[in-house]
Amino acid sequence: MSDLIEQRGTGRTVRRIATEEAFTIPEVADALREVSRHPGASLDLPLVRGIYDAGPSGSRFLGRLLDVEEQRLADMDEHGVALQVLSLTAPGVQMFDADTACSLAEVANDYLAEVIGRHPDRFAGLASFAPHAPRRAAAEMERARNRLGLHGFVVNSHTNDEYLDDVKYWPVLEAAEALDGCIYLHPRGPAAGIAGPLRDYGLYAAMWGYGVETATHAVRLIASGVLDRFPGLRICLGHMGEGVHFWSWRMDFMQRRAAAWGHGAKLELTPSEYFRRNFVITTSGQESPEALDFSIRTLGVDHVLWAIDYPYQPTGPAVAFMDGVEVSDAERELLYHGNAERVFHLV
Ligand code: VNL
Ligand code: MN
Repeated sequence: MSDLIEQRGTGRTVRRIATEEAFTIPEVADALREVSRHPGASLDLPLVRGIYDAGPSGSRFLGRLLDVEEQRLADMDEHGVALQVLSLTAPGVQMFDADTACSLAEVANDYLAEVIGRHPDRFAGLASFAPHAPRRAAAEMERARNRLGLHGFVVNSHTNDEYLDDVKYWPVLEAAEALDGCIYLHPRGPAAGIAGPLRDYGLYAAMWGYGVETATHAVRLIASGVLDRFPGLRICLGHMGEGVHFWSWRMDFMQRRAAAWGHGAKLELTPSEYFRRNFVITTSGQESPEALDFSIRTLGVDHVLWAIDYPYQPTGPAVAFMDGVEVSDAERELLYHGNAERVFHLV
């Protein structure tokens, strides 16, 4: 059994659950290919063109995004990954018009439920929704959790350059809270308003721009006061929390000062208190032992989940990283599966 594969060299076994694992379906791939053929300034376009319209040579990632049950399962078996929590890859349905986005989210969620039905011990899934149709999104979130049995939600940061703290998106936040579904706030290319200086030097994507975009989104959720309105909302950030908690001390200090000077929203908690109450983070694509140690020390080990970022990151090093970090056995169990089981309702 793959979930009983021995943790390298220790004689112990561990159940490895990977929590930010990307897939796509032909319908979404075709729609993204269509989008990619239109000119535009969106910083998602270079990646979308590269993956979905790569020409006869094909893209490095498309085959592995479309596959769930062959190459992916083999890769999981080879590296002792028990289960992948799947999510429709960025930018998800958020580049499409609202009607198309709603339909494709439904198709993707149905597909996810079928795959999980065939392999309930190997896959779980986060439901997609179209934020730009907030009421239909909330209805789809309800269907995905209660009828399809999906395990949470994924959103790829901004939608048409807007963020979820905006009152028009509150139905989405309300649904997530009511359904006890954690929203995985996944990166996409930076919104128009912050795109300018991220266009050069390849900064727009995973090297820097994704983190700037997604961290900004998370900080907006904190600083807007929306978490006082939805105190039970849970958000998951990848890439070691997109660095947000590195700023805890300064955010707390400056938010307190701003409040005293009459700027910004009145908040019930400090920014770092919201971060610990409402957020968890994963290790996707950020295999730094020092960053993990800092995260465990400042957030608590129960706030950190393991992830690979398959197929964008290789599985072997992600496993070697988490097998090798200096934590207690009990902590490694939480990082590898206990926290994921709690946050994404996997047991
Ligand atoms: C990349 C990494 C792209 C992780 C992703 O989604 C992602 C990348 C489009 O390195 O291009 O989730
Ligand atoms: Mn990812």
